[in-house]
Amino acid sequence: MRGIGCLAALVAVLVAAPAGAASPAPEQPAAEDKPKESNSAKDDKKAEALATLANAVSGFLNGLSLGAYVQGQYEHHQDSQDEQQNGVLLNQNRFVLRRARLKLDWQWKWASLMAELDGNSVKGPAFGLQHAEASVLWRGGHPIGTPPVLALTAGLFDVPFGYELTESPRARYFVERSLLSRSFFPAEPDLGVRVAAAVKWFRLSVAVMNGEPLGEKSGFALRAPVSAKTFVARAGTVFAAAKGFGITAGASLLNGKGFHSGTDPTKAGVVWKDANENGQIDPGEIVAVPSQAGTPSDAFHRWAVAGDLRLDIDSVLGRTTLMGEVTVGSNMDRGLFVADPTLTGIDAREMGFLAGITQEVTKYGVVGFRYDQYDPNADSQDRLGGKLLPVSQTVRSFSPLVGLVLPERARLLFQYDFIRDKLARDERGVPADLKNDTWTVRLQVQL
Ligand SMILES: [Ca+2]
Ligand SMILES: [Ca+2]
Repeated sequence: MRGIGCLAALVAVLVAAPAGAASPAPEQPAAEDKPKESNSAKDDKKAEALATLANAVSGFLNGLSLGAYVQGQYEHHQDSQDEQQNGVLLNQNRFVLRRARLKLDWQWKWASLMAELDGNSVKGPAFGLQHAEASVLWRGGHPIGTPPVLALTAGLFDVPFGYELTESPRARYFVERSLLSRSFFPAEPDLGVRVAAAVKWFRLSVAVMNGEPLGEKSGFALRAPVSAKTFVARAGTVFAAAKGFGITAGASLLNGKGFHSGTDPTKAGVVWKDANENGQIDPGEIVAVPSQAGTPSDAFHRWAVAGDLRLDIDSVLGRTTLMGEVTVGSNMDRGLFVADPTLTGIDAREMGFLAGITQEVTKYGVVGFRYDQYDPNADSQDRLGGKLLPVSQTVRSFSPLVGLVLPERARLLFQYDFIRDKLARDERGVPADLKNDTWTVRLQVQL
C-alpha cells in the first residue's frame, strides 16, 4: 500500500480547481456595476458551494488508500514432464500469473475496512478474495496509518503465526515462502476473529480461527469440518535500536484440531475379473464384493510453536536484512506430506528453520540468499535390506536471488532453488536426491 497518493487530496484539488478559477474571473470588471456585483456574489456562492462539496468529498475519501500489484513470471522445474496424471498437468515449465492483487483499505478513527482481491493462474484461472477485514479500533492517540493500540478484527486475514506468513508477498524479495511455511499453510489467510495490540515496541496478535486456511489440500479450505477452533497467537517486538538499525522478533503458538474424513457405507456388489483374459465370463471369474460399513470421521490434535528474528541495517550501500525463523509442530502439514495420524496411527513430528539475507545494492538492485530445511516426519522409517531403519525425509533448499529494482514501482527478480532431498531412489533402492531444482524469473509492477 506504499506510495499510493491520497485519493482524497486529488479529488479535493480537482473539485476545488474550478471553484478557484471561477472566483477571480468576475472580480476584474466588478467596480460599481450593480448587476455585475450581484453576479459576482452569485459566483462567490457557487465557489463556496464547490468548496463545501470538495471538503465533503475529501472528508469522505480521507483515509482511503488503493493498492495494486501484478507478478508475472516464468518457472522452470527440473522434474517437469509433458504428462498428465488424474487430470493434473505435470509440465511446470511455464509462464504463470502468480499474483494480480487489488487492495482497498479504508481507515477511520474508530474503524477500518480492508478488502483484497487476487487473480492468478497457478492451478488454472482463479479469482477470489485474499483478505477481507472488518475492524473496530481504539487508536489511543496513534495517528491514522499507524497500528492502533487495540484492534478487533473479524473476517478473512493472515494467520498470525511467525514472521514469514504475515509478510506481504509484495514486499518480500524471495519469490515464495520457505517449504515448511508453505507445507503448514498452503496459503496465508483463514477465517476468524483477532485481537491485535500495539504499545510502543510491543506487538500482540491473538486469533481464534476455523483452522482450515486457503489452499488446503483436504478440500475444506475456508470451511470448518470440526467445531473446535484453532487458537493462534504471536507476541513480538518492533524495535528501532538505533538510527538505521531495527529489530523485529516474535514467538508464536498454534493449537487446534485437524480433520480426518470418514467414509460412507458401500453396498454389496459383484466384480468380474477376466483371469484368463479371453474377454468372456468363465466359471470362477465373478467374485462377490461384500458391503462395507462406513467409517466415522475423526478430529486430531495439531500444534506448532515458532520463533522469528529479523534485523534491518541501513548503510550507504542500501538496506541489509537478516532473517531467521525456527518452527516445530505436530500434524501441521497440509500441503506437501499431509499429516493424518488417524490413518498412520502416530502423530507426525515436524520441524524446520530458515536463515536468510537480502542486501539492497543502491536503490536499483538487490541480492539475497536463503537456506531453509524442513523435516516433515522425524519418525520416518524405511525398509532397507529387510530391516526397518529410521531415515531422514529432510528437504534442504538453497536459494540465491538477484534482482533489479525501479524504486517503488517495479522489480525484476531471478531466484534459483537448489533442492536437496531423499525423494528419489538410486539403482540400489536407497533413497536419493530427486532432480527437482527450480528457477523463477519474475517481473512485479506495483501501484
Ligand atoms: Ca474369461
Ligand atoms: Ca532434489
